[in-house]
Amino acid sequence: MRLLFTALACLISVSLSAQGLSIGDTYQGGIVFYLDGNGGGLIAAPSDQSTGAEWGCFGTLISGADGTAIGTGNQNTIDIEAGCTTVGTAADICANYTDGTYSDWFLPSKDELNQMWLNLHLQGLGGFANYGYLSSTENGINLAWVQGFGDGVQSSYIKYNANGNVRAIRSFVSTPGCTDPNATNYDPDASEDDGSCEYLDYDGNGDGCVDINDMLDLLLEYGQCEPETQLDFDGNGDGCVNGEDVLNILVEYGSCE
Ligand SMILES: [Ca+2]
Ligand SMILES: [Ca+2]
Ligand SMILES: [Ca+2]
Repeated sequence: MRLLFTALACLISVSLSAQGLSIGDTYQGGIVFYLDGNGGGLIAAPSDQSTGAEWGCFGTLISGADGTAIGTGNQNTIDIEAGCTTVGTAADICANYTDGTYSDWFLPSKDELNQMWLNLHLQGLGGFANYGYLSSTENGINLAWVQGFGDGVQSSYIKYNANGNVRAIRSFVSTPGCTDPNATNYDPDASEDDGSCEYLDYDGNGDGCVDINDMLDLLLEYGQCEPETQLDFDGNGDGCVNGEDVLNILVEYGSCE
């Protein structure tokens, strides 16, 4: 009968369709604010790195740092660091930021910044102020692009102004694995579910515990008396699926992982 139990355990393990990451999820040092559709995306630091930064190097045209698109902020930041030696610029702050685990942060490009405004700030996420956030996109010799987080308008920022807000971001690539925290093989680093999640036997509701709630569900669905039939879950083989059988299951399989 134990064999029967084991064989049937999968019947009542809920097949949760575990998902990958969503916008607003906490992941790898910050908050996910952009998904590229291939399991990768962008993460914003959980709070501002500065509320009074200059863009830097007024009067100097930086070689590069002109990317506006999603995916260009990292190279822009590298370009600014290479072409402007001023310490404490918005890009410099991001390049030197670490949350203790990740140190590959950068200043978002013009379009990346807009995604952060759209997907986080407008949804009430991310703890942004209604002030101007600096992008890593240069706009000529004296200007760079800034976005007002109050009205969402992107405009020019004079490079020597020292009142820009700075929010560092980082990117991540697809990391397949089990993304359901209730699974026994949950991988907190996985960004995309690969269908590998495993659950406890008899954890019918998939909450990571085999307990009385699962047994009540089991009784509701399978509880009956049919002395002439070999019933699923009739562990003691007395022709009934009842309290005695689920108690035996709990004794043998009850656990929380
Ligand atoms: Ca440039
Ligand atoms: Ca359960
Ligand atoms: Ca029984």
